[in-house]
Amino acid sequence: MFGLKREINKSFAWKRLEHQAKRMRKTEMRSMFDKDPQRAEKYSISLGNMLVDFSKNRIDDKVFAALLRLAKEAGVAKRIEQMFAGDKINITEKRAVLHIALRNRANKPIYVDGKDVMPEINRVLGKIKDFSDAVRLGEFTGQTGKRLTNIVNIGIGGSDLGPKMATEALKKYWAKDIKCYFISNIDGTACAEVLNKVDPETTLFIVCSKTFTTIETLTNARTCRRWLVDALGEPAVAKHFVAVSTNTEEVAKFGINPENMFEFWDFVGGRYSMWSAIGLIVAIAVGYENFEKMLNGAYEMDQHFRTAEPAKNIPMVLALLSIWYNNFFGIRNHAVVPYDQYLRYLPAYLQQLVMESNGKFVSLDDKFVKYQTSPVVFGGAGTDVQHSFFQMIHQGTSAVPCDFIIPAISHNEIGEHHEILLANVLAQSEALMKGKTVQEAAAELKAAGKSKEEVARLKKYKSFKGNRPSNMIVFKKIDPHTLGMLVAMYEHKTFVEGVIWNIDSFDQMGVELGKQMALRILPELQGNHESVRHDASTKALISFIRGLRK
Ligand code: G6Q
Repeated sequence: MFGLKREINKSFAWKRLEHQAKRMRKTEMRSMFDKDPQRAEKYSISLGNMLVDFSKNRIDDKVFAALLRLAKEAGVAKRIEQMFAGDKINITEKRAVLHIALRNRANKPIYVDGKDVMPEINRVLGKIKDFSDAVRLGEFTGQTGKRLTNIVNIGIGGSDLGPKMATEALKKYWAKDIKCYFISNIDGTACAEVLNKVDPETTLFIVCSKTFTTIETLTNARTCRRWLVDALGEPAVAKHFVAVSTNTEEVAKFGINPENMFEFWDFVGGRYSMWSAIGLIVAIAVGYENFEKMLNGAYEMDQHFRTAEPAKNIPMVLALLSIWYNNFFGIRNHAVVPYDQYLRYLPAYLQQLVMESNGKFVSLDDKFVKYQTSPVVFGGAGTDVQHSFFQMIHQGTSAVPCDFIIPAISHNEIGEHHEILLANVLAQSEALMKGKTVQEAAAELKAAGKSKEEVARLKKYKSFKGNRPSNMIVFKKIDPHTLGMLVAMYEHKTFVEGVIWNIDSFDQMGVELGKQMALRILPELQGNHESVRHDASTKALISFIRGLRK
């Protein structure tokens, strides 16, 4: 139903792009900028107060046209409509993919199996509003009547990375006395460190788990529950624990009253769920009004994605550029560098979004794909990372396409900090594009008074090949609306890539094998079984670690 008629790497557009890539390998962005004074304007798209300047990419009109043709041949437009219509485009799990319904602000019906999903979504949004208001106003209190001011999110993967990233991104909007914490890792340290900081009387635990069977989350939740019951007794659980899940039965079994449960649905994938009640901690921290603004921002991007023509469609263009380097230049990585301290968890969030969605080797028509799918996504906050991996971005043997994310105004405008920050990001992108030839480096060394020998010795080390691509994503300030736009932009970019690669971006079967094996190893590590079914290395490691733990 969703597979392509012809493998995408056999399509006309693909062949054309292979041809164009050969030509582009010899073309310098520098000279394209010199020749075309309109280049920046031509290769920029704005939406609201956001500007995406993609002019510092190794493209020209021919390449751009071929990329757009690739999207057409891959049937991207049709698949966008299928997603928005609630079709079951997650084919391996036979599910609709409706994170867009969670922020469907126009409230138009969306049907899955003949049933409009909007009334349920609106009901839960109402519940999020009532509960977050009640916690913030001190109407929903802890067992001893104190306000709940320490909010602890227990979840992992999609039930952690999104809410954690968004909560941190919007820190300036937190209610003054509310503090947020996240426990995800099964490592006892994660639990211990948070429990050391909070007071049972003022702590609310939100157990986020779509399935409510995830070993990390349930183990952490049990530990926190014991800690609470030890301090305040069993009845306190009803006042200090709520759950976000699709699994009422397991929530009840765990001992959380289903009345304190916030539902979500199997048409929302974990890594696409921060717009649902999985974002409850965001709503409590910043207030429901701001949570709604975040949904509004995502909705604005959804509408843009659905209606803008491909050449002016931000997620579409970003996806095509990513495919351009990945599939036609053999570049296997992509860096995301937000120049905003509050966005420092964005790269970790995007790692999951992109690599869990598109790190796949089987196509929708049940074949092993013959081309590269997801790149490795990595990153960190600028300017910190300029002093770590930027060496490789500037002088490594392979280019690393970068997304630079840039708020024009900081929430903390102190002295000239933000101007220095902005100057840095603009300089990075210009330097990556222009580079510095060996001759230019030599001339600089000479001008600095270096001897002839020194100039000859250093000129290559001081040179930069340049011609390295970057996208500039600029907006006014990281507020809830803009955050919504930004995250939805990346969700849709990831979707378009998946459509072109003809893979299912919405399952994650690759995380299962390790989980299964861990369950087998656990009793062996605990000494209840002999390890017999493993390879020699695993067997020896189990025995060595058991020895160390005796
Ligand atoms: C995301 C994945 C995965 C999931 C976690 C937690 O898309 O499905 O990261 O979010 O494994 O799962 P639960 O929410 O079911 O505990």
